[in-house]
Amino acid sequence: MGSTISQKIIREHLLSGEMKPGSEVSIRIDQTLTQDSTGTMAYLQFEAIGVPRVKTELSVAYIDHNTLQTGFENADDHEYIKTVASKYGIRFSKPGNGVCHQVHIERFGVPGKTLLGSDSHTPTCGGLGMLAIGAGGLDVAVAMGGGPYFITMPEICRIELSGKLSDWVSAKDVILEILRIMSVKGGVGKIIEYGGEGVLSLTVPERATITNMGAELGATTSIFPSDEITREFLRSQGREDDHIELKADDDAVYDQVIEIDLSTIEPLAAKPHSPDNVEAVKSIGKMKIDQVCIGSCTNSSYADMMKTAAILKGKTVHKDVSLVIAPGSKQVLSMIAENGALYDMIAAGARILEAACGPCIGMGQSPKTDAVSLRTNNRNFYARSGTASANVYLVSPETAAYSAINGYLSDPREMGDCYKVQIPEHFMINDNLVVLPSDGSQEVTVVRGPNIKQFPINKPLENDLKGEVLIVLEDNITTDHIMPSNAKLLPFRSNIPYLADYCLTPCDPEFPARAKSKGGGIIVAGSNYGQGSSREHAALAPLQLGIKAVIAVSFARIHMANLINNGIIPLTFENAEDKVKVKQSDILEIDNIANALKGIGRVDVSVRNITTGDIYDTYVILSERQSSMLLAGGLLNYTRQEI
Ligand code: MIC
Ligand code: SF4
Repeated sequence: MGSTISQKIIREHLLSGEMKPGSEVSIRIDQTLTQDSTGTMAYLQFEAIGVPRVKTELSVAYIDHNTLQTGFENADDHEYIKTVASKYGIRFSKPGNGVCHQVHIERFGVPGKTLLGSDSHTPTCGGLGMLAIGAGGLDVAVAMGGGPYFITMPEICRIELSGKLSDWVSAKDVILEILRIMSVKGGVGKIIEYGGEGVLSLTVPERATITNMGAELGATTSIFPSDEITREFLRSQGREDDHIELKADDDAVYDQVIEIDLSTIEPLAAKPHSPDNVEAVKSIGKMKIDQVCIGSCTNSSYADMMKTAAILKGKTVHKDVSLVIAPGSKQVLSMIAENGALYDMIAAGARILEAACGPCIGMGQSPKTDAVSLRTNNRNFYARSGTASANVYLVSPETAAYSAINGYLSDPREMGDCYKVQIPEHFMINDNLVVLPSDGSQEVTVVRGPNIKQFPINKPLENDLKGEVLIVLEDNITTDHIMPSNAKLLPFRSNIPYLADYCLTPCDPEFPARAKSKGGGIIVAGSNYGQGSSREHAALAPLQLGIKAVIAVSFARIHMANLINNGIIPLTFENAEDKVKVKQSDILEIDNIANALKGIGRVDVSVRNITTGDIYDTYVILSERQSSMLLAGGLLNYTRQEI
């Protein structure tokens, strides 16, 4: 039986386990990336592990999220990351160099290699045929120290693409179509592999838009083959030597196959407040808009910017619309500055932002009250824009730019003749914003500003667990609900005690105070709890507040790993209906939990509701390592024990 693309890469990197869907495997990580909003924590944890220098082939620390610098906090974090990177052998991508995923695919990603990134959109490099996975900072810290990365061996879902995209229909519309079909839970426990003749009509940046937003499917990662188009892309980046051919065997077997004819896709939009709430632009109709943001790691490539500029050229942005554009990298920005496309944007009235995440994570450009904002980002979770009453629609750059001129949501196909981007043979290569680390011969002092505070470390698990239900949550609670991120909070990513006061406040502003007054307790939630970001702050802030366990109908992959990494027990309801029976303030008790969690595989845990007398059957599926981590009170304690 032949192998799929990801099975080939996993086999080549396999350190332990059997490649059988559902069982735990560990793999060797070739490259890591961090960004600043998860990076401070990842490096503090890396330092706590105590390894003198990274053991990966390449590790890069990007500064792209917290670039507003409204106070000293962000700048202090940048200095910490710069110095820690230099000391431990990590390249430092300075603020201004661009969004981590865009820069990584341009300058560092290599087909067939593994990449672990402390950001959920790390699968962007899957567009190059790389096995690129998002994880919590602690997992990335362990990988930097040469430790294995553990995952549950995913099922492989093949998306068979045929046909070609119609004029003005974009790669963004492809992934929105897939989200419409599969939903934000549809990729959980799966790797999405693309194949079929339709792949041949997609460029690497288009493929990267699709793998990037595969994160919204809940998938472990997404990957395209590495073919002649990949070689061309790498050649244009002066890196042809990095190319290898990588494709699935003809007789590879898949757990699921979905067929999509690219020619049938039309311009789509994800409506508030979920990336899978997808409808055709045409059928939503000519909705008045207030703001348009073009950029983010999903849609900020050279081609995306050139299409945007071509649509704006000679036009004026509608008087009631604020259009902001954030090119994805210094390379993209330099190239559009040189060829005049930037002029076309500015002349049309666009506000140009630096090459960074910016509005995507609420770092500036929060829209006005009740605004309709069209964005080319990948997430439109409630309140993520920084304005809770705003309605964010996710669209392609083509739809966004054309709508910005009209003042209402518009189908770009109305523009008639389609602009075709000429991809240059050679991209502008100037890596002068990537600082190389010290060679280890000289002592580097790591600089820690006053904003960098000790993060909480759990204690070994006690045998009986009793706690009050502090909150009962709905389905699809995102990490933006659990640990909101915006211009006011992002500067405190290295200050968990401060952040904890905002934990779950979009769901209930009283939650942090209640958790503190009760001395901690238990969270009860619906399905897909913790979807979205890789931020382990969504586990660390609850830990700071004394949360001992989360009982949910189901969990998102990265968040579940982050909970276990921090010694918070994630229990799944055996019967989803039991969730409805639990009320806030009920007291729950689990006897003998530490003994039970010594078990491996599926561990059944019975939870007694002392208030109502009900018993709930719950379970957790644990590998030996995860069991040891929970008993030790988290990965850090466990790793120290192991070392
Ligand atoms: C996001 O898009 O939500 C982020 C901000 O990039 C996060 C990382 C973070 O919370 O810092 C992610 O995707 O993992
Ligand atoms: Fe940055 Fe947005 Fe991409 Fe996250 S999704 S890495 S915030 S651009």
